[in-house]
Parts: sequence; C-alpha cells; structure tokens
Amino acid sequence: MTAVATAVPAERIAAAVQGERLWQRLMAMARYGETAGGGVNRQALSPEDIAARGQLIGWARARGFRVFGDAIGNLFVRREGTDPSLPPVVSGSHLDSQPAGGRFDGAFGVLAAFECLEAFDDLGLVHRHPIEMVAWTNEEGSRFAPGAMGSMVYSGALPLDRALDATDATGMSARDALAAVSAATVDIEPRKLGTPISAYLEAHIEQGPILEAAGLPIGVVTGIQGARWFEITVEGATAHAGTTPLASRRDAFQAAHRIIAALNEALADPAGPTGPTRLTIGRFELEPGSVNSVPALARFSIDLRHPDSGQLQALAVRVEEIAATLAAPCTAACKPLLTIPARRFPDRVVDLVAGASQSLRLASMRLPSGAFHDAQFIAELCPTGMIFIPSRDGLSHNEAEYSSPEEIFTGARVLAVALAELAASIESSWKA
Ligand code: HGY
Ligand code: MN
Ligand code: MN
Repeated sequence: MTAVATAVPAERIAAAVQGERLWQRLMAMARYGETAGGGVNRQALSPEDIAARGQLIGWARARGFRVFGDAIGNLFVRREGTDPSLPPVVSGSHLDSQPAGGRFDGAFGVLAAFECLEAFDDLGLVHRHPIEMVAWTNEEGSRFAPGAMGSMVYSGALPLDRALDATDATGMSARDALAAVSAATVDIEPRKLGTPISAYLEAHIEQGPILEAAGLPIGVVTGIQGARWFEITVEGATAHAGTTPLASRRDAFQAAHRIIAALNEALADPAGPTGPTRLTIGRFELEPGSVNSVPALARFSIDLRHPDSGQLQALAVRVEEIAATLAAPCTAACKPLLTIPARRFPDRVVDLVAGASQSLRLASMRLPSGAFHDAQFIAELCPTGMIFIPSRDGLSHNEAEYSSPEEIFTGARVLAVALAELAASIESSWKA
C-alpha cells in the first residue's frame, strides 16, 4: 500500500503514530544512565551515551533504515524519499543528558522523530525528500563545553578540532571519548559535516511553565533566546588558616565571592527576579579544597541568558569588567565558553507547525524558547522550526522532569504531520 504524502490527510498520518510504541522506547532509553532518583545521567560520549546510541542503531537496523555518523558523532537514521538526490528533511534532538537530568530532555525529540519514520513506514508513505532522524552529539555541554557541540560543528559554527580538544573534569578529551563511540559504531555509513539539509524540525519538552499554565498541549516555537557561558578562574595563594592574618591573604574564594556578589547586583534585571535576565552559577570549585588552607584557586561557571541580543551583549561585557576589577589582590581570568546568538525561526516554518497542530484540531500557542537547542545552529543551514510539549511544573534539568504519555503522543502526531508536509513540499525558496 502506498500513500503519497501530499495526498494523505493529516489525521491519517497522525493515526499511524503509535503513542505506546514511542512511550516504551522512551522508557527503554531512560534505562541508559538511569539514576536512583528516577532521572538519567547520560553525559555526552559516556559509556551510557554509547550504549544508548547502540540501542537506537539496533532499532533502526531492525526497521531496515540506513544509519550514518559524522566526524563529531552526530547520528542520522534515514528513510528514503522518491528522489534520494534531494537533501533530507531532518528531525531530532540529543540523547546526552545533564548529570541529574530527566528522561525527556532531548530523548523525546530523537525518539519522536524515530517514531515518525516508523509510522511513515507502516503507512507506506511516499515522500519526495528523504526524511532523517538525527541525534546531535553533546547538546548539554555538561561534560565537554560548549553545549550544542554536535550541531555547532555540523553547521560550521565551531571548528571540529576545537571541539575535539575540549576536555572534561578528568582531563579526558572529547577526541578520546569519541574514539570509544566510533569503536562501538563501526558499521554505520559516513556522513560529511555540513551535508545539506532541506528543512529541520525539533520536537522538545518546553522545560518551562508556560504551556502547562495555559493548559495547552502544543507550543509553536517562534525562536530561541541567546546564551553566553563563561569560566572565571580566580588565582591567589594558599596559606595557613590559623596563622595568616586576613590582611595579608590572597584568598581566591573571597575574591570570587566579591565578584559573584557584584555580578548579582550589576546583572539584576530591572524588573526584579521575575524579569527575563537569567544568571546561573552552576559549577564552583576551590583548590586545594582543604578546611584549614586558604584557597589558592576558585573556578566557577557563568550561564547568562537574555531574549534581547543587545542586552545580552551588554551584560556579557559587565561580566568581563567585574571579573577584572574586583579580583585584587588575586587575579581573575574570564574565559568565554559558549556564545549562542538569539534566533528567530522563519514564519513559513512556524506557520507550518501551527497549521499541523490545527489540522489535528489541537490548540496551540506561539512562544519563544528559554532553553537553547541544536535548532539554533541548524537554522543557519536551512528553514528550521520547533514543537514544544508541556513540562510538569515547568521542571527540567531535574530528575523529576515529566511529560505524560498523552503529551508525548500528541507532540509526535503534530511532528509527523509537519514532517510529511515538509518532505512533500519544501522548496529551496523557503530559505529564511
Ligand atoms: O541549557 C540549555 O538551555 C539546554 O537545555 N541544554
Ligand atoms: Mn534539550
Ligand atoms: Mn537540556
């Protein structure tokens, strides 16, 4: 039985999506790196990430889909179109997680895309463009900075060697960690970085409270706010806690404390704590880390977000100024780790996603993303959009992260309709 994508009604395409199959795959994927707290710790290029990739490849092989991998470990699963020479329509997200992450961040987008490929296969759907699922390497950036590493390298925003030189807290390079991934996935076909993509859609949990508060099942994402990461290293001198007068110390912790207090003040949003500025100090280390020795070194991270690019840039300049001026009698180095520009998605794709939701008589709302995503970089290559589903209590980057089977199913149905339409109709004229 064949069904030509342009001729198949949305309801019929959505009906081929099997919510139970998708939920089971999500729960199976959640066992890779599962934590006692009910979440996952599946950090990029870890043994858990490698095992999860192996599971995904196994599912793809069982379906007869072709599997490709590129030089930074991005994984592609392909369902052929009637014109294999056309760039594929791609959909996916990431399999890596935060250290205390949830079961749905990233994995929902990867497995919803895989479910769409299966549903199209079950339906015998015929589409011009090939359709591919993608799992981008290291979106979280928790183990190796920067985040969105796989999509940045793929889109040319980050040189491959710079990415591979990144090291984790143990000093292991992404290059060495990736070698273990390549060894575990030898039989997949090579994919060149930057291979053209005709359109990209990413389904993701909202990771915030907006859809749940509005009681809506679908978010039509209009764009993503910008993000800046820094690593501040404050250097002083260690000394005896009992004999060294405070006046003669070069205490790296006290200097870091001054800098952070000044950042909290200088970067405070004029609208107060409910304003749009997001400042997060997520990691803080002291050396030598002994109760009775003055800290010689303090190293901490800064994650800074703002929906307005100009504001974000101004705040970033303040970070560098404050670190430089308040460190004395220590010194402070401010190392930029990640710069993600704010991104607006093209109206053609945003409207297509809204139309797909409407064709299934689902209420939706348009909203920007507070979290960054791989879509931010793939939008450089092709017309791009995102679909959100609600997050319970707006919680994410937390083991209690949750979206219901119904919400997961609904999101995958909208994704399927949107993908089928893109694969049938996308023209290069769509470039934003
Ligand atoms: O940090 C982020 O915004 C993404 O969830 N990794
Ligand atoms: Mn994510
Ligand atoms: Mn995340």
